[in-house]
Amino acid sequence: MDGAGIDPFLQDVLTGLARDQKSIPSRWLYDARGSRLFDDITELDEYYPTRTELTILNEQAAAMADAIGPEAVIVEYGAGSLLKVRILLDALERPKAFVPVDISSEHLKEAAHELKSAYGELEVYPVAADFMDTNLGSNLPGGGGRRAGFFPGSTMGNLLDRDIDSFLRTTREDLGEGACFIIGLDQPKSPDILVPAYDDAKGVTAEFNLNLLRRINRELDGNFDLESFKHEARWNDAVSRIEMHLRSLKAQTVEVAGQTFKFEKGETIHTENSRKIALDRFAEMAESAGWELTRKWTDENGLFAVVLLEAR
Ligand code: AVI
Repeated sequence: MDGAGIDPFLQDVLTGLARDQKSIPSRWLYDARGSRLFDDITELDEYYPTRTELTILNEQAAAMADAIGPEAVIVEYGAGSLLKVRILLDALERPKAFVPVDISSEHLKEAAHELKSAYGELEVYPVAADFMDTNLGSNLPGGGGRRAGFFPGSTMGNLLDRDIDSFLRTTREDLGEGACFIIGLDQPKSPDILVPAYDDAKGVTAEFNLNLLRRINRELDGNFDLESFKHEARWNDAVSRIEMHLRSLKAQTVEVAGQTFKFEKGETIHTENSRKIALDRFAEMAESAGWELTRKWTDENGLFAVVLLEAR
């Protein structure tokens, strides 16, 4: 905390724990350990999204590159390890520049540096920012071919409707006339596949979820007893989403930053939504933000989709 005001993590936790349905925004799941646990999740047998999206990218990279055209400027939002974009860069004809946007500036610098040495001709301009709040506008390199946004991983499903709308509008403005946008979207499917994907047999997702309480204890002077909370993944059919919760196994009180919060036995903290947005619904959302969904690529079982939006 500094003179600029209350720490946003503390603010979200104190406000969220005071609600009737306790909830904490999912972005706080990703401290260093949480990010490592998420990487482990992507390799689990039950967690199909990452490997399915990689298969689609590998199989369809040429078609995507063809749709984007030569000398493109690629902007990746929430860039992370930059592994997926390499598949696209390898297929593109003389890509001109790459702008990875990620909140973690250290991680980003390293990954951008590695990418730069692997693709000698490519200009790389890392931007350390929250992908929800970019305003890259006139700072984007111009010239060359089209600007193309890249947002793989189905993170779209972790956002609320109003955040999706604002993200699609900001990126439409950032990328400008003639732009396109490649986006990964996990698809609705049977809870028999979805629930194990978010509640795996090895307990990695449980550890990922419980790590939030560990983080609160460490960073916000909390005293959560991790043994008395249990990870839960539920399919909420009415709104087509997996919800992650932490269920209190007993009646208890917990302190965070000197404030006390009561839990009934069985009460939960809602920690994440992972919405599975059907393509017709997503096309409507994109359209109202100035984009048209023009292409879609899926795997043979229709588990996951990668779509192309074009600026209208
Ligand atoms: C980052 N995001 C797309 C993941 C998802 O599938 O919604 C986060 C995740 N949460 C639990 N497992 C994976």
